[in-house]
Amino acid sequence: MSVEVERKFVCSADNLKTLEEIGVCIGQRQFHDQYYDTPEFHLTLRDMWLRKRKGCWELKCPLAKLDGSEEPRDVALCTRYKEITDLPEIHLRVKEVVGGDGAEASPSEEDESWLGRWRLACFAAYTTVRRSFTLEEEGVQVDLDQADFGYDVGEIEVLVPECGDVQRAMEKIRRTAQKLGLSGDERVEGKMDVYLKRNHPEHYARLLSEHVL
Ligand code: V4E
Repeated sequence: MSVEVERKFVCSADNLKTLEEIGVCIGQRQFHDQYYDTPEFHLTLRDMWLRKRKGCWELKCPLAKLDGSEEPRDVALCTRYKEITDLPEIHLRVKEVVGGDGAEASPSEEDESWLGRWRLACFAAYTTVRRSFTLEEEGVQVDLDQADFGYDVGEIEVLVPECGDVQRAMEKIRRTAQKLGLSGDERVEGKMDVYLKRNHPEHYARLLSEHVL
């Protein structure tokens, strides 16, 4: 399990020019994501994001937050999520929240009967074209995403091993943001914010009112 520390940004023409000067483009790829939840939003109301990408299941769970009052603004802009890709572990965590019947000890990727058993249905699906860059700053990746529903967003990302130094990762992100000339310190909407706002406004409103988004 690793922790993804990330800051989203709106990539202006100037930011892109700087990124192309100081970074190295390591490629472009396309992927389709399908996100699942119960009709009562058991997972997303807990800020847990279950998705299928390229045939594999992934679960993003939030890392405990620092005390918000003590967080500098640029640190507060970084999100921190555990990324779980081990299917038995995903089942255990999902089961804990949806309160379903027993999880199988060794579930297979092909058997998706657990979705119906736990009343999980796809609530969002979209395709992203992603261009990725690496920078001199060790371990930092910058992704420029274009979602097929007409929304572009950038992310500065550092992957940290489970017991790794999240604070150091946030420092790296702060330095990278400065180098790219990112000025704004407002929270930038992710693809899911925009997708839900347009397609499922009631789900979006619920997540806003519970301060998940
Ligand atoms: C964690 C999360 C969601 C799941 C999708 O996360 P995101 O990083 O936006 O997706 P993507 O496609 O970039 O995945 P990657 O390839 O980086 O793993 S949807 C909403 N959230 C929570 C969230 C939040 N509260 N605030 C911000 C700015 N982003 C996400």
